[in-house]
Amino acid sequence: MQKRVLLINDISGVGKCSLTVSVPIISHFGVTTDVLPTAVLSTHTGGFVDYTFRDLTDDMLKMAEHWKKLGIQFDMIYCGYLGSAEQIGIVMKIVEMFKTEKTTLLIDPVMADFGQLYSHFSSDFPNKLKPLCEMADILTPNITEACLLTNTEYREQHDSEYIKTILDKLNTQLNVPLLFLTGVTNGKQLGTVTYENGKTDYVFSDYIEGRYHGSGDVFSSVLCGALLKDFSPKEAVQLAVDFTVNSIKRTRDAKTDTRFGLIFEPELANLATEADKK
Ligand code: PXL
Repeated sequence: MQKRVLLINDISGVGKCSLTVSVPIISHFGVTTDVLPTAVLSTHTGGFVDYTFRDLTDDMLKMAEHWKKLGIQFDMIYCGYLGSAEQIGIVMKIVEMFKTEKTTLLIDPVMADFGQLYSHFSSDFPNKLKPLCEMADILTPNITEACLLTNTEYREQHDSEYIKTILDKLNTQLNVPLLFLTGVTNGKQLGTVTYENGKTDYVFSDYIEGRYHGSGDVFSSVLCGALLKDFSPKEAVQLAVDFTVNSIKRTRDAKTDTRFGLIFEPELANLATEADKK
């Protein structure tokens, strides 16, 4: 039977990220993508001003209750950008409503990058997000988010000792079985560290200068699709790193305004080919 994922994330009308990235990417794995929008914005909040923001907190539980009545079941729940701190408790309720032993919960604790919280969030948001992160089977923080979740000093360069400290803290404080720490860099290379059963595994690629908005969402979406297609964590992370880096290279070469997101669409056919091999 076709797998089904519930995507809890925002719709940013312009500036590819969140649902406008996750739906096409995960669909290319042959997975049904159902969406629970947390907010509708004219653009994402990274580098744009005067954006509109429609908070959908009041609709979320009602939508989920309708699906429950319809008997909908999900193989995965993937939660990204939340529109308000109140939504954390609502998502926890929705997870309790739908999570069975065959449902994987992927939490991408989207709230910060490059050492700073995104503009919409207050400084107590990271602490409030912890109980939801504790429920996760898979957590995909970037370095900044991992530091905020573990009260660790943020650094721009990361040696293996620093990474181990963060991973150990995440492991003991949140107790998530599978962690993917993104945006790990030694200045020359950029990559992801996987942490499972106390073991770390690095996947690196060339470091590309610049801030590419939406790349975390692109990465987590590929990971989500690949894990649903029964790729191993190691295979899934390699696919996600390759897809994200290829999309970043296309965006760099096209010299577009990086706020508008990654040029990932030309890579989708290759992704579908890889997914079909499983
Ligand atoms: O890509 C992360 C993200 C998602 N959604 C919204 C954002 C951001 C990052 O800035 O503003 C609305």
